[in-house]
Amino acid sequence: PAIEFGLDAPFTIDYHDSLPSTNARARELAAEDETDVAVVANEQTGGRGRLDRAWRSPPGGIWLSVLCRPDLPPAHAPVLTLAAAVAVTEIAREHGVEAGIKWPNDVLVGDEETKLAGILTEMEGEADRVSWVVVGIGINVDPAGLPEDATGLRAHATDVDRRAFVQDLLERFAALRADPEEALAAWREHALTLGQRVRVSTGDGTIVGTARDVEFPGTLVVATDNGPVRVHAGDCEHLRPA
Ligand code: BTX
Repeated sequence: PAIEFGLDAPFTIDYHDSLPSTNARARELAAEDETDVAVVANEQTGGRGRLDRAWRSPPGGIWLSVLCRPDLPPAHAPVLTLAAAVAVTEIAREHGVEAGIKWPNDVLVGDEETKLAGILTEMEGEADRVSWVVVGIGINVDPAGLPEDATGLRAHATDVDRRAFVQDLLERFAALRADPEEALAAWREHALTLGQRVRVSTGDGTIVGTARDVEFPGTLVVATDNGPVRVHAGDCEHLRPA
């Protein structure tokens, strides 16, 4: 069933039963000068992850992209990804789901590290200011039809109303977006990665060490045998203790 939306979210809702990708739709709206729109779809037929990976988006999930035009340089935009991960984690926890964040943007549940949600941020702009940012958020709801290492909200919580979840999520995201320090502090609080042995793959190579901190706007600090290394983007794997 379609999600019914009230009008009291801090973003205008652009709802579709089915879209190739809510991020693609939000980028179209960006070209039309729209702002503060949340594109929501019941199903995506061509959902995307980072590095053009596919994102499975069966009907009944929460597939959402927020279009905004913050007064930020592009280099600071990762703080919005962190804010989105925090918002998803906190609203999931309010539903009793033991969610936590793996750097930079995966929301996982429990020790098994099953993936509940992912975030894909895209942007365009000049060196000193973005012209738009699209924060795409995919949250699994029903556990059926997902990859093996994935989970859905309904595997851990019985009472999940998608409309209310999206409403709360957008309000929390709007509040965190306005307060990057708070977003960073909350990220540290919900982090599963800090203190762990990690292997991080970046475009330039692989870094192995212990994750020590995350710094503004989302940089991971890894203690390695050769001293601290700061990683701006990459894929992070938690290494099990030997
Ligand atoms: P990512 O690159 O970190 O993760 C993508 C990987 O996650 C895939 O290669 C696959 O292994 C796995 N995967 C695919 N589908 C799922 C799923 N439903 N649940 C768990 N794991 C999965 C993460 O990228 C960013 C995902 C953003 C998705 C949102 S949905 C709304 C918006 N529109 C859009 O096209 N993308 C974003």
